[in-house]
Amino acid sequence: MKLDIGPADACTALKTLRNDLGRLRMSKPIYVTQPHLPPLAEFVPYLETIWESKILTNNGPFHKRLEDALCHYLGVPHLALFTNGTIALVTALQALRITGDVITTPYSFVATAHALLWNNLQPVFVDIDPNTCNLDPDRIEEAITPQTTAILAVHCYGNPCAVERIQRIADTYGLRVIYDAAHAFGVRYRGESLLQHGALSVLSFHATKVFNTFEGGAIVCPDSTTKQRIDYLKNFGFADELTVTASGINGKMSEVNAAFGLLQLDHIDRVLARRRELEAYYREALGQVTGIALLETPPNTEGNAAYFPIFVNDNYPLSRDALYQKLAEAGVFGRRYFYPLITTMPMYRKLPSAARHNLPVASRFAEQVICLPLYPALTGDDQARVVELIVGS
Ligand code: T4K
Repeated sequence: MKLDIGPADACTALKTLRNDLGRLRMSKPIYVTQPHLPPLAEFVPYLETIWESKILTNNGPFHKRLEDALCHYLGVPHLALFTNGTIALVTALQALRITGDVITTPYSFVATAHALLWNNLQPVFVDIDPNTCNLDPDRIEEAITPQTTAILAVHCYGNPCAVERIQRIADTYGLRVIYDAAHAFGVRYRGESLLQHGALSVLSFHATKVFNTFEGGAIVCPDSTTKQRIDYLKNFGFADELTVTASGINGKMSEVNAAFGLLQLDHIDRVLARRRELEAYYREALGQVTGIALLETPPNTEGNAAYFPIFVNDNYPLSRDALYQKLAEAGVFGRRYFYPLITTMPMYRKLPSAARHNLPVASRFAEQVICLPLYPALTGDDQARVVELIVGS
């Protein structure tokens, strides 16, 4: 078909098309994260194997292979897979038979504190260090009482806690240390896996995490005896067909999730490299914006660029919520991780340690934070769009 239009009309049509494409690009929503998914065709052979064997769960072959592969990749001695990070946290506290009061952070996802309540443990909230967003080691000792038995700390945004200082305090007072390492997949500290610190570390493999198995999680532990106890606990307490050793739960990861994890491991180095690239660009582009503060990566740390939090100060032209709204209106959906603070929620706010005056830093940060979009498929153009909105306020 021959179009009978002159050069001027063609030029106008082209301009309209270009504008429409521009609008389409601008209106495509950008979320805080998007899971990395390998090409579907690569997953089909794994599914065929499962269909063939009919082993769907209960410590099947993919489950065993993923545990071994993750120990090797992460550089940790033992690891037990779970259905999700929250059940892994609940089980970690059971595995160590923690009782009484547990020191923890208010600045985390609510699952951290909920895991304590599910074990009838009393959270004792301690403020965070403004340089890391993690438990402030200078504030821990004053919160210890004869009822304190453990410290549940979070490597927030994947940044290492003050692991040496926390361990020294724990050793002095005879406390156990458990790390909620939901954000810390692949993080290395002083040349070794960060997950080696503490009595146990708990990972999340949720869809929104650096390494995902759709849903999933794991406990990293130092020895085979603890690993065996955890394995019993996540399988109703069964030690064998006839022996039930504890009131365990069903926390087992399925074969489909485990197989998917194995495939994800083939891609993880590229995923981490792309995340670090995006993080470096944000740092460069936003490092000098008046009123916007960034978190430094702590020394001796090889991070995983799990999140990119910015903190909106009073000298920025907009309030945090106004900037959040401006971004959302432009189709950029950051998230205020972690707002509201856990300690403002109904099940925690009456605890003496939940009082705002006890948690000035966490309270302030919760009101300043926005986590910006960061995921491997984020394009350079999308990222520039996010930056433009922040710089141009
Ligand atoms: N400890 C800490 C420190 C944690 O951060 C978490 C979980 C846990 C423990 C517990 O681990 P799990 O039991 O979850 O394994 C998300 C996640 O649900 C949660 O796993 C995560 N922390 C928390 C920080 O963030 P939401 O409510 O913000 O997620 P949602 O559904 O709003 O997702 C955020 C964005 O991600 C969406 O806007 C779009 C995108 N998305 C999300 C999902 C679920 C996708 O593109 N695909 C998806 O499937 O809580």
